[in-house]
Amino acid sequence: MDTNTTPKERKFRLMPEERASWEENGYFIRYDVFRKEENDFLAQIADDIATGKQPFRAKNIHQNALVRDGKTETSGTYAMHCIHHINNYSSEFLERTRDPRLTDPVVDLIGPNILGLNNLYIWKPPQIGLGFPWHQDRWYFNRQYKTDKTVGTWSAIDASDVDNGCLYVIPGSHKEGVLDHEELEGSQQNEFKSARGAKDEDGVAVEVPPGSVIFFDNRLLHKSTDNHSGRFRRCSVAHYISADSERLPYKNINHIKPVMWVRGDTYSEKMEPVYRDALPIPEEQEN
Ligand SMILES: O=C(O)CCC(=O)C(=O)O
Repeated sequence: MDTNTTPKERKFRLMPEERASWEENGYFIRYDVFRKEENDFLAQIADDIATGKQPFRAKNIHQNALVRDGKTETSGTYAMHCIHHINNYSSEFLERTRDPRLTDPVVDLIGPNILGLNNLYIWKPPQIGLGFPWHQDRWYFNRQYKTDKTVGTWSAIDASDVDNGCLYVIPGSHKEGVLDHEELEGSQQNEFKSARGAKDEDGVAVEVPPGSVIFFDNRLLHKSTDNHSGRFRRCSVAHYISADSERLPYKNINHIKPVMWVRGDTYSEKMEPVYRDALPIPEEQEN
C-alpha cells in the first residue's frame, strides 16, 4: 500500500516552500490540518484513558510532577502530564498516526515505507503544566536505531502560545549535529534530558492555533515552557522512522519500544518487532 504513490497522488504532499523551510530551518508549519471535532474526539480518548474510563490501562502514563510530588493538589486531567506510546494502546491514536495529512509529507522526506516511533499525548494543564528542556529527539532515537531518516510531527489540540507553554525551536540547529544531553538540575518532570550548550537567546517561540501541525527534523533543538495561563495546552506528537532503519541491540526484551506499521510495504527483520494493531493491556493483566 502506498509504496508506489507518486507525488501527484499524494493530496497532502510536501510543497516547495515547505521543503525550503525544512532544509533551511529544520521545520515547517501547516495550519488547519485537523478539524476541531477530530481533535476533540482524540482528546476525549486521551482523557478517558487518564481517568480510567477505558477498559485498559496505559503503561506509560505520567502525572504532572508537582501533583506527583505533593506540591499541589488537583485531580483528573488537571493532574496529568503525558502518555507515551499512546498509539500502542488506542486504535484511534494509531489511525491518527496513519492519517495521510501527517504521512503524505513524511513520504517526501524519508520515503514511502514508514514506521511509527514514539507517539505522545501531552496535557500541560493550566497553571501547573511543566515545560521540556532543550533537546533533540534524535539523541534518543540514536540510542535505539541506526538511521538518518526520522521526522517528528507536533499537532496542536489547543491554541499554543508563550503564555500556555508553546514550543520553542532553534532554527537551523538541525544542521549542527546532535549535542550531548545531560540530566537537568532542578528539572521537576525529570522526563527529558537537556542538550548541553543550547542557548535560550537562540530560540524562537512557535505559536500556533489549534488544528496546526509542526513538522520537524528530529535533530532540531526544541524546548517548551511551563503553562502560566488558565488554559490547557494539549498536543499530540507522532514520530516517524524509515522502515529501512535498523534496531540497535537491546538488552531486555521487556524494554523494547513498540514500533507501529504506518505506511508502505516493506521493512526488514532488523526493525522487528513491528506491530500493526493497537494492543491495549486489560487491567487484570497489568500486575
Ligand atoms: O509539547 C511540548 O511541550 C514539548 C514536546 C517535546 O519537546 C517533544 O515531544 O519532543
